[in-house]
Order: sequence, then C-alpha cells, then structure tokens
Amino acid sequence: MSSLNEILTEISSIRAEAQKEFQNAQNQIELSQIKAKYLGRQGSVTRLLKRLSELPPEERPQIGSAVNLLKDELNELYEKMELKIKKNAQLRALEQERIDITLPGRRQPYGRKHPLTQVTDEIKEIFQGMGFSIAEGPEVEYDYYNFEALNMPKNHPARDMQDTFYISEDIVLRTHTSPVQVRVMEAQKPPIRVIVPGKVYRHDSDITHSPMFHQVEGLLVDEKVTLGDLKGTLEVFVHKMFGKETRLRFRASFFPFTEPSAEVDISCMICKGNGCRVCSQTGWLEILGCGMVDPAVFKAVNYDSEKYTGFAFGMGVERIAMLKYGIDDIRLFFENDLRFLKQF
Ligand code: 2NM
Repeated sequence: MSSLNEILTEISSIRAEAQKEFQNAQNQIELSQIKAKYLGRQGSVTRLLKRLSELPPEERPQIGSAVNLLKDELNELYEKMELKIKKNAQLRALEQERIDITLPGRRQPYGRKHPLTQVTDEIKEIFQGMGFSIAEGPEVEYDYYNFEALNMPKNHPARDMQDTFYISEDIVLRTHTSPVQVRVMEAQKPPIRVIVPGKVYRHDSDITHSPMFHQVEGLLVDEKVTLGDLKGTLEVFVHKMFGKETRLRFRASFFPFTEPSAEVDISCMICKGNGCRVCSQTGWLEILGCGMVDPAVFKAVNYDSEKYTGFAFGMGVERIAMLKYGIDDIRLFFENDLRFLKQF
C-alpha cells in the first residue's frame, strides 16, 4: 500500500504528463485517444479513484479531493483543446474554399431560336400587323376535317395528291393546317381573319421534302371580299418578308378548296431575277398557293356563300427559309447540327 506522499507525487506526475499530451494533440482523433487514456473507464485518473477504497479512511478525503481536482482540470483542458482544434479546422477550410473574385468569368453560350421558328414568327408578326389572329389545332385529325369538309370526298382524285399517314380508317396525321380553318369557321361567324401555323405530315422524303414539315396558312372571310384583297394582302406580306423591291407573279392553278386558285412566284431575291442556281435560271421562285374559298367549303361549315366570300393561302415554312437563306437540303433543319444552327 502506497503512502500518502507517494500517491500525491503520482497525481502530480500524471497531471504534468496529461497536460503535455493534451496540449500537443493535433486533431480530434488524437484528443479523444488522450481523453480515453486518462479519463476513460480504464484511464489512469479513473484507476486512481478506484484505489481510494484501498486507502486508510483518514487519507481518503485529501487524496479524493486531489484526484477529483485533477479530473476536473483535465476535463476542462480537454474541452479547451477540442474548441481550439475545431476552430483551426474551420479556419483551414475557409482558407481552402476562398473564392478568387479576380478570376475571369466563364461565358455562357447564347441560345437562339431555330431558323424555322424565326421564320414562322416573322410570318405571324406580318399578318398580325394586318389584323389576323393566330389559331392552332390538332395534328392528329379526323378525315372529315382534313379532307371531307375541304371538298375532297372519299375517292376524290385530290386525295392521291396527298401521301397521307393513316392512324385509322377515319383518323389521319393532318396533311395541311386547313382543317384548323374549318374548325375556326365551325366555331365562329364571319368576319374571320386567322393565321394557322403548325406541323403537317406527308409520306414524302428527299432533299426538298420531309415527312414532317411546317406550314402557315391564312383565311379571311367577310362580306364583299375579292381576289384584289387577296393580291393586296399577299403583296404586303411579300414586301415585308423579302423587301419592297420584290415582284409578285400570280399563276392560275388548282386546289379542291379554292376557286379560282393560284400559285404565287416572287422575283428571285438571290439574283434579283437575273437567273441563278436557286431559281434554276428562271428568275422566279414559287412561294405559296392561294385562292378564293370554294362555296363547297362554306357549305360544309354552314356559311351562306351568297352573303360571304373569302380568300385563303398556304405556304411551307421550310421552303420559305430555304429560299431566303439559299439552303439546298431540307434535312439540315432537322439534324440539329450546331454548325448549321449557329448561322441564324
Ligand atoms: C393553300 C392554298 C389555297 C386553304 C384553304 C383553306 C380553307 F380552309 F379555307 F378552305 N385553308 N387553306 C388553302 C388554299 C391552302 O395551301 C397551299
């Protein structure tokens, strides 16, 4: 059994050793190991406390309070060091995460509208400026709206002109946006002034045809609408779209839903009418079809064709864009090659 002085000396040397170790701890792991070594269940301070019962009763109070003092001192030192280590770690992290605000920024590339969207928007805006509103409708359409109501009954030869994708016996992918005009006329009484942009589908594919392409069609119905109104409207459109110097040429044509019908050519904007690759040396480019709405169409929508007349027209957006920019392959619009798209 050790004497009083021996135990007091042991307490002093444990204190000195522990203080040194705690103060040299470099991180939380080391600190926890040191805490376990002295204050843990098997720790040297804890062992001292357990030995108290082996001491003579008169020595217990003095040794007991000396060991408890050591225990409190070391606990306090532990907490102090823990705080210091945490603060150091925080400072180091801040140092590493510091943002260099003098570094140059990384430029975000600009996105832009697809050329077909740009051309469609331009066409829409020109007609909106003349009082037309925009109408849209389904791409999956009843045979009735796509053909029947447009003066193309079953077995009509004009249906062979369209290479139609059939969904079922009486449902098709629309081959033009005209069925939307029929729906507009069913829903509203004249006067009507609408522009109908949208996707259309035809079984056709080569360098100038795509199975899905875009159309913009227009319809105006009122009392006393004439072919002169049609020509004047399209002239304003062409001059805004291609420039005031562009000339127009109306050629007689045929569509089942208009009578009379015409195709409109414009003087080639690439060669100014002198003849070039784009206009096949003719000086003229075909850009749209049009005509006065056939009374058979008015009959299908219950309009009185004695009271009302109207004109309609339709154009392919890809075709307009190809002519405007001298593009010779329609597939470029659908490949999403940025080298192509970036040029618009
Ligand atoms: C064209 C050419 C000529 C047209 C006709 C109609 C409707 F519904 F009023 F009968 N909508 N679109 C039309 C007329 C379309 O595209 C070449």
